[in-house]
Amino acid sequence: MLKLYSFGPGANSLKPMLALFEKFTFGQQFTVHQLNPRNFEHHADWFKALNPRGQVPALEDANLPEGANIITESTVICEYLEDAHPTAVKLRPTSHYDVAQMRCWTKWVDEYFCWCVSTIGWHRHVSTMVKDLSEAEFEEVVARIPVFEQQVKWRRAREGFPADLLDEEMRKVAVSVRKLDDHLADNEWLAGGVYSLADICNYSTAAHLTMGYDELVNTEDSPHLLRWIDQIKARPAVVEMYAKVPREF
Ligand SMILES: N[C@@H](CCC(=O)N[C@@H](CS)C(=O)NCC(=O)O)C(=O)O
Repeated sequence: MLKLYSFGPGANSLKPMLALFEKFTFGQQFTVHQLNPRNFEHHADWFKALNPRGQVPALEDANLPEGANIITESTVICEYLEDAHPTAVKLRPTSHYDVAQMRCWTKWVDEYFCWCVSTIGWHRHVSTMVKDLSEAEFEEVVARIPVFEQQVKWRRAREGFPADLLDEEMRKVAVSVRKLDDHLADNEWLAGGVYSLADICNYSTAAHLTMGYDELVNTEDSPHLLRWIDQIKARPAVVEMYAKVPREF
């Protein structure tokens, strides 16, 4: 049995969730334990014992010995599922060349695309979780965050991100939209002509762009990106995942 610790179906949590729903039967072969970000549950001691970084997602694999049974890092979890739990459903292309292309896309989302979208998301949404806390309550929250850089991010979310940083992140979102749309104009999927971890990992960040980024993501400027998002949303595993995993608490 596999257990995924995650937030709702979005961003990094969404990557392994999509892979799990493609490959396995929900409730029988895997379960999802949702943490409530509004309660800062991911910074609780019980969860930090599983992932010392206090971040989701994390995968628990009951086939592994206790104490060495947690896999972290969303893209690594997806690759782990392919390697350790092969199924008839393959989420990697077959040739080494195509797998290399797939990894360029997953690397790109991890190192560039997800960061700019994440900062805008923290500015617009995550900040609301801490804006109304008293100074003392907020310091208590920050004291439980194990990663210094994340402490800085929570402080910025509360105080407000600098305008020049937000402008630069929006520029990078625009670059990302262009890159995806241009590639998808000539390709049904991102790598090797098949639905793969390249699509899963990029969709997990890109799906979010259909709300609140109208000036960049629209039928005139990014029709191919929208076609690809719709195509992924229509997959039976994706329909099932959205039906079974609550979006928010
Ligand atoms: N590189 C990690 C990043 C994980 C990450 O940033 N998770 C976010 C949710 S998408 C999180 O736990 N944020 C809460 C926090 O950092 O306090 C991965 O890909 O899994």
